[in-house]
Amino acid sequence: MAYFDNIPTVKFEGTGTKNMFAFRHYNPDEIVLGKTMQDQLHFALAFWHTITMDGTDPFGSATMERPWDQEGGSEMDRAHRRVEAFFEIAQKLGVKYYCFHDIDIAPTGETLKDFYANLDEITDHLLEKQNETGIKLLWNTANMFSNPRYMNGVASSNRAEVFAYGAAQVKKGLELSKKLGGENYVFWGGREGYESLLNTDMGLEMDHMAKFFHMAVDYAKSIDHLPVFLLEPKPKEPMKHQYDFDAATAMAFLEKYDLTDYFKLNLETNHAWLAGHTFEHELNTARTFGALGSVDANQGDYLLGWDTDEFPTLVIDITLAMYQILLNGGLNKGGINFDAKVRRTSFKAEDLLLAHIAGMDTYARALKGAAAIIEDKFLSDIVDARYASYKNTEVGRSIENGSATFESLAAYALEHGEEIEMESNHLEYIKSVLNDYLV
Ligand code: XLS
Ligand code: NI
Ligand code: NI
Repeated sequence: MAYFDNIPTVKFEGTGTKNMFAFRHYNPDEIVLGKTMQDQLHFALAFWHTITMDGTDPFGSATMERPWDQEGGSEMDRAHRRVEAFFEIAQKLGVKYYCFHDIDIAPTGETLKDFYANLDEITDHLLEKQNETGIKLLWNTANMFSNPRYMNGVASSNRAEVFAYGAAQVKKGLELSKKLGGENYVFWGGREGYESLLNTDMGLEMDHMAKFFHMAVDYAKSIDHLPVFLLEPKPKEPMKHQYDFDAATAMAFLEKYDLTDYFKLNLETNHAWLAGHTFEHELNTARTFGALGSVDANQGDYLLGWDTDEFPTLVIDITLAMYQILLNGGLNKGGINFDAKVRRTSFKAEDLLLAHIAGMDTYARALKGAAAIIEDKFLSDIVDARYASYKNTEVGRSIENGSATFESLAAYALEHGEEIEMESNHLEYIKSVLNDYLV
């Protein structure tokens, strides 16, 4: 079975090329800051947006041409064809990692038992493809937001029976992670939040979520497979108030419930924007807490207020994000997963390739730009100079080394307070030079 025979493997051809199916910036073997681009970027393909989306929106029906979905047979036949098509796309692009929700890969059947059996069969197929291609599982997760039972959340549900059902899903997910050698395991709490405080016990719900996560850690240890657990913050949508609103909120939760040894964050561009932050703010926050785990790459629309999950093409935003990732020393076991979908008007199967090429090229441009910013110390020099008073003055050193007290500082201010001369930060100049670094 091959769905993309007419398209050759995508290669780097540079900006001069007229070939749509070529990289213009992503050159996997090119060395940037001492590592190949491929190693710096660890791209991953998302099963859901790539293979199962049909273009349905609240106003209209499916538009996508997806031959693997249109060949008939049973749901399991279709699921197997989807695996084939998915790995074909990953190979054409040279992407080495992938991610999935349990319900993306296998039909849920009538009962949980059916679902387990379907997952076992499809993951045999996935494992075969992994071995054949060398492609690895970046992370898997459980879809615990689509089924009506999850209308009030999972671990934060008012119903203990629903909590139990979710646990059964994650238990299986961890077993599959072990089978497939998953590096990370993601929790995106789409419905972990509340609609109204009038009937909600927020403290109890958060305690329950923490219990759920601790049980996941315990089970992972018991089966001798401990992936990096990743919380994926998002402020809202589908829930009105989501408990892991943003990176800072998620960190407060992880700290409160003593989960920081096992959990890091999976940060998504569009979620940052929904929280009223830039993506680099979220990355920087996670980095500051030592918890930058992985990235869901996409972007929103400046004019729309929801999770449009577009492929990333905004070079300035992604360059500043890459800068944070490089300052973090990379993503370690994490990667850059395209949690992005083609627009409903880009309905050809080949658009899946073109969209990923666009995203990968954008990240490659961002990597080159951010690397130059680091090599030139463009921003770090500015930042160092801005805080220089903590190194260059007696009073600054006393604050840094902990010897200062309010008494000593007040004595200083009484004597020298009127001598302070603030300097302009020339921010417009900095922004203008930054533009020179955009590749
Ligand atoms: C939805 C989320 C979701 C997670 C995985 O907004 O981004 O796709 O990445 O459940
Ligand atoms: Ni999202
Ligand atoms: Ni995501």
